[in-house]
Amino acid sequence: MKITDASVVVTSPGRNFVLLKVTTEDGVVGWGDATLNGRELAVASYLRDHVCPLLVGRDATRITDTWSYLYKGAYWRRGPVTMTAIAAVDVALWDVAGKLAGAPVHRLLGGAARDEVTLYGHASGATVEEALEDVAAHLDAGYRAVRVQAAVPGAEAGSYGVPPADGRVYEPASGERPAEDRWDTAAYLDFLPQLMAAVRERFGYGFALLHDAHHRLSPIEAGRLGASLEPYRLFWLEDPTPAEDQSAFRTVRQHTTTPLAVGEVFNSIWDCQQLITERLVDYVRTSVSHTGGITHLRRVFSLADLYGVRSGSHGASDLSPVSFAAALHVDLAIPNFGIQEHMGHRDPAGEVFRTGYEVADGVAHPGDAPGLGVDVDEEAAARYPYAPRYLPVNRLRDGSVHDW
Ligand code: KDG
Ligand code: MG
Repeated sequence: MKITDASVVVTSPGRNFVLLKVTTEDGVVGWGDATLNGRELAVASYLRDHVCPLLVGRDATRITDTWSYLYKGAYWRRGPVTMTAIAAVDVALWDVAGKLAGAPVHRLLGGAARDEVTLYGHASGATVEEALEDVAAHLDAGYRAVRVQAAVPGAEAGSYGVPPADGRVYEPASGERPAEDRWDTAAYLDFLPQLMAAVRERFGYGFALLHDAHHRLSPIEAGRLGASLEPYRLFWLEDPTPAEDQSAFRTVRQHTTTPLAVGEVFNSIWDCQQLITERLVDYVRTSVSHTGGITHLRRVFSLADLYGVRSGSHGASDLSPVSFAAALHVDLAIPNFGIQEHMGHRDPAGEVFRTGYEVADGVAHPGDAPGLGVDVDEEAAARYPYAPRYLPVNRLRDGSVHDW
């Protein structure tokens, strides 16, 4: 089954997405997500200029061979741009494989290992009270797991995960240059246990409580934070320290029993080999679209399974509905699923993406349509041209650039 065409769609229905469309000689179409937030056009060019021409004429059903051909064959391995491009090809080929078999991708991955995929939603607010109202809204909507973020009082701006005044979802601002945030670690370390205490006091312990520190702490600060959060029994503390330093997690682990999660910036199994094999984290949160697609993500989660580490799939809204669907198929099929992030997509994304997955009452199912179950309306996509958008740059009070 030869690939006859491979093309890239860049579209911005509310936020930028880069998609790969693969077409076979029988007219079967597969979609992959190549979105790398803030660096979208680099992946679009990598695909258009270097990968699409190589795909034409290849057998669409040889997914593992194509993965190795693109990974080993380029000589230059790993990195977010390369691995996002390979992921887009891989996911598109799994979509084709499902459509050829007349089966949902999860069935090709071994079938459903559970009935539904547990989601966690994002509650946040500019004040503790606002965050508590948002937690209440999530619990009312049926979520059994909620990530809670709130603005740190006294910090001039930048608290990660707090939405701008005009909406409930945190989005990067449009413009030629990133915005700049300010960050105060000491104020955050004092504030966060108060926020978590307020959540447990108001809503009790009958749901999973999560928090994302977004790589902003040193190992010893993270250890102290984890210890101070122990009474509130978090499901996880996410990204406590910059993710590229695997051995830093030893220090965090030595100081706290709060479960740890990391991985949304990983792009290969080599980024988490030590974390997994030394059991330094409880959840590996790699995403299907930044970690080489379904083929490579399964390797990561299989290694994790050997060491009792569970999955925690990244599902921010900068991962398109194609990625979210792919993640749900993996979530449903693997033995060591932990939890799936759910941020959702705002309109007009619904004009571009026709999704078959079901999301309700804090759980999801990828659906049983052949392939991934997501279609892209290319005419609608063309109505929303790319516009630059960047995640903020983060600075400390003294002006030094800090981890965002
Ligand atoms: O592009 C970066 C976002 O995906 C990230 O900031 C969101 O931390 C995030 C999360 O946990 O969803
Ligand atoms: Mg995160």
